[in-house]
Amino acid sequence: MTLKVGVIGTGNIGADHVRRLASQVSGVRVTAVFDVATARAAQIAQGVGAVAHGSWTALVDDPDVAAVVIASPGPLHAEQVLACIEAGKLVLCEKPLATTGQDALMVVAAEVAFGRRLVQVGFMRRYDRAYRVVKAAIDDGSIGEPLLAHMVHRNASVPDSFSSDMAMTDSVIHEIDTVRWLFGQEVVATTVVASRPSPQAAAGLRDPQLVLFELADGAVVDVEVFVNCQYGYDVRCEIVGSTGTVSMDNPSTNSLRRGGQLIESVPADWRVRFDTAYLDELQQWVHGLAAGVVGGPSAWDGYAAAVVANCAVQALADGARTKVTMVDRPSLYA
Ligand code: NAD
Ligand code: ISE
Repeated sequence: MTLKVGVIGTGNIGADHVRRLASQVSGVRVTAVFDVATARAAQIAQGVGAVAHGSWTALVDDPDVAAVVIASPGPLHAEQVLACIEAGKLVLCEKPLATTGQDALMVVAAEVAFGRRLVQVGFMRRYDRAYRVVKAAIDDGSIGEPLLAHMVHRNASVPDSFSSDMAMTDSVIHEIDTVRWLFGQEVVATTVVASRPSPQAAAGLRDPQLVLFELADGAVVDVEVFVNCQYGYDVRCEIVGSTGTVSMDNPSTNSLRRGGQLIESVPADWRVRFDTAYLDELQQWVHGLAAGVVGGPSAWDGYAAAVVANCAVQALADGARTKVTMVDRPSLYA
């Protein structure tokens, strides 16, 4: 059976998801799209034989849409996911599930009230092959007990609309989910320090920042987030265990040996670095739904990440170690 999908938001990643779903993922058809940029949405819809709706609510209500991919700006996600749950539609919501823990909790509560999982959150690193090697090395005991992690998240640049808070709610939110997934632990406290701003950062942007996460079992993780590093997209990590370490570098795409130097390229952006991860994420989502299974990162994972991101924003504002407070995990997400 073919899954009929509607896509809300056809900007950078939404357009990529439409293209992947239409041409690379099996068992699925894009039947509808919506974007407030109507001309672009109409063009994208025409390219894949989909309907361009006049509003996102019309897309959610469309009987020809069984599942919705949400790729609108983060602050809109919670309201759109809630409407999908109310309509009983399956959802793959790009990260973040919500920009506040309170909004994410409303999604969790609605899904719990619905009685079964409908929502997956687009934490695509869980599908990335290099991250999966790191996860396997932790899970099979290759490095002993995981104690520490060092992580780097650098973007070449961001638009002027990108705020200091977004360094946590939009960028480090990936590390928050990665850490929870790799260690199987919740984050219990955060400390954040900003360096003097890079001269390339827009006025008022705190960039770069250093984040410390303390986990429930006592492990500790540091993350550097630097969203104006200029030279490319650089996402790396090293997990330090009691008997060894496992690390993940950016896979270089080419190398050049010349004039006594070895020059390696760095991916330009997340599109290049995680291209296969997005594809695997979408294909596994579609395969799972065909088998009646909603797997992958859940609304609970989206909630936990949002709460920790909010806590990190607060920690920077207060200049103090800040404890994370979460509700108890509902049994739906056991
Ligand atoms: P973008 O600005 O390129 O695209 C967002 C689109 O949403 C725009 O086309 C905009 O016109 C549209 N939009 C605005 N208001 C809308 C509304 N009310 N309803 C529907 N659409 C509306 O942004 P982007 O980079 O594509 O990011 C979109 C989302 O995807 C964000 O949540 C972002 O965090 C996430 N994202 C995830 C990854 C990843 O690695 N998983 C990478 C990039 C972006
Ligand atoms: C963007 O929204 C993403 O999700 C990218 O993966 C991340 O690297 C970037 O910092 C975010 O803004």
